Amino acid sequence: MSEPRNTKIMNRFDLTRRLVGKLAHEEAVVAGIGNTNFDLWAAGRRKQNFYMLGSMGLAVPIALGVALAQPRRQIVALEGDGSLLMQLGALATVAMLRPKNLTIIVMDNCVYQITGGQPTATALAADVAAIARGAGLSQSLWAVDEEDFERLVERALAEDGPWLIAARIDAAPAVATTERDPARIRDRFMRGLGVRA
Ligand SMILES: Cc1ncc(C[n+]2csc(CCOP(=O)(O)OP(=O)(O)O)c2C)c(N)n1
Repeated sequence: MSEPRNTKIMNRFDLTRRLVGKLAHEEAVVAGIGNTNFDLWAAGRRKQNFYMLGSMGLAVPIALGVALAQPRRQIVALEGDGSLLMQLGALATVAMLRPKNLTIIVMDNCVYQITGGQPTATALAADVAAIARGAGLSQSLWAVDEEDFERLVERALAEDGPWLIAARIDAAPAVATTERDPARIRDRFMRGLGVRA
C-alpha cells in the first residue's frame, strides 16, 4: 500500500491527458471547480465532459448521480484535494451505494491553488486515499508514478468499482480556462450522455 510521501509528484495536465487517452467508450468525466476542469478542457473537447463552476466539492456527488442514472457507462470524477476535503461525506455515500462504474481521481497538490496557494490539510497529515478507505472505499490507491496512474485507470475502467485513485501533483498552473457558460456546459453534457436530443 503506497503512502503519499512515497509517490512521485506529477503534473495535473499530463495526467489528465493520459486519462483522456484511455477513454474509448464515451465515458463521462465530471471535473470539479477550477484547475481540474481547466485541464480537462485543455485535454480536448468531449461531449461527455462536465465542468463544475462555482462550488467546491461537487464533482463526486454529481458523478455519483450520473453513475447511478447510467449504470452501463463508466463515470470518472476529477477533484482537487481542497474540494474533496470540503465534501468528505460524499465518500461514505459512494461506499454505501457502491456504484460499480464510478472512479474518483484526486489531484492532490496540498494547496487551494486557484485561490492563492493556501495549504490544505494534506500538506500536513491528511491522506485522501486512507480517508477514502476509512469511508469504506476499499479500492483506494495512490498512483506512484505516471505509468502506475495509467495502469490504475485501465483497471478502474475494466473492473468493478467504485475506485479512488489519488495522485500527488505539482503547483503548475492549469494550461487553459474553461468557457464560463453553465447552460451550454449542461446542454452539451446532456446530449453527450444521450438524454437530450
Ligand atoms: C463552497 C466554496 N468555498 C470556497 C470557494 C472558493 N474557492 C474556489 S476554488 C478554491 C480552492 C480549490 O482547491 P482545490 O479543490 O484543492 O483545487 P486547486 O485549486 O488546488 O486545483 C476555493 C477556496 C468556493 N468556490 N466554493
